[in-house]
Amino acid sequence: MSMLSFEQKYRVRGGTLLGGDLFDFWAGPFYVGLFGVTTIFFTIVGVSLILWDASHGPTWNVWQISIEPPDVSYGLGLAPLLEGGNWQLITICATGAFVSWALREVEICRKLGMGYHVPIAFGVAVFAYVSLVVIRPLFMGAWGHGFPYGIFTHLDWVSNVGYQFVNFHYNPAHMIAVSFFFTTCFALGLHGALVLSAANPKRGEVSKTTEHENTYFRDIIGYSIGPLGIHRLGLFLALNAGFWSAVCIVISGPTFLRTGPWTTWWNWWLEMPIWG
Ligand code: UQ1
Repeated sequence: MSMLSFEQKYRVRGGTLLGGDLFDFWAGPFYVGLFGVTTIFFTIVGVSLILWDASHGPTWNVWQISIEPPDVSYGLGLAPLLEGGNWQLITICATGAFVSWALREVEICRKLGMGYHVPIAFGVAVFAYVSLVVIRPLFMGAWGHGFPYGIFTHLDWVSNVGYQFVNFHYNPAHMIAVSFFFTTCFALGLHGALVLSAANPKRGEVSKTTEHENTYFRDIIGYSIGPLGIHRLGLFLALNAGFWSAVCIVISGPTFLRTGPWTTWWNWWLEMPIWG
């Protein structure tokens, strides 16, 4: 692999958070580290538990396999393995693997003297997952409020939980999250199109650069955010999409928040004293 020429130069010792030099090495192109070992450990245990639970039937059809959380009657206690206990262990393994992966990203940032933008971005996605299967179930007093680990069953869960709040699109945090998702797509569409239009011309023509990109946007809207700025904007939009998604589900259900159903939540507006 031609990349190995510069990879050698940047394969520096140190920057580890835990484990010192013990796991400070590479396996082929991959940095290992203590958190590479823990990622592999949680992944193998978690996937084995999924397969072991699935082996108890009723199907090997990948679309229909589902690892269900415990019944809500178990509250925040442990459940027998085949009655949601596996779901609890798999949730621990998944969270352990995701956090390990994030910490391995941090170690690589430290080795290379880079910013922590990538692990922070990944951390927001992990936060969205953890808010569904740990934070919200804790607030609601039962692990049974987590979503099932199945391709179709998790879709059914999203639909059912949505309808419990009559029309989930009236959830203000959901509105904010959706708006950020759309704006992220819009920004990446503009950015990808702009970069390709300038840097990847037809055969025989020379690439154009940032000057052209800036001028293009100054010509149509009188403003260019710049080649660094567009990436700051993109990261901001994408992180907010994940963050508000986590918020919109965590505020749906915990009784102390008194937020549902979302359709009537907006009555505070109609009940404002200003209407006379
Ligand atoms: C932009 O201004 C810019 O800087 C030159 C880019 O960098 C390559 C872009 O990708 C985009 C999409 C823009 C335009 C964005 C805004 C918010 C005006």
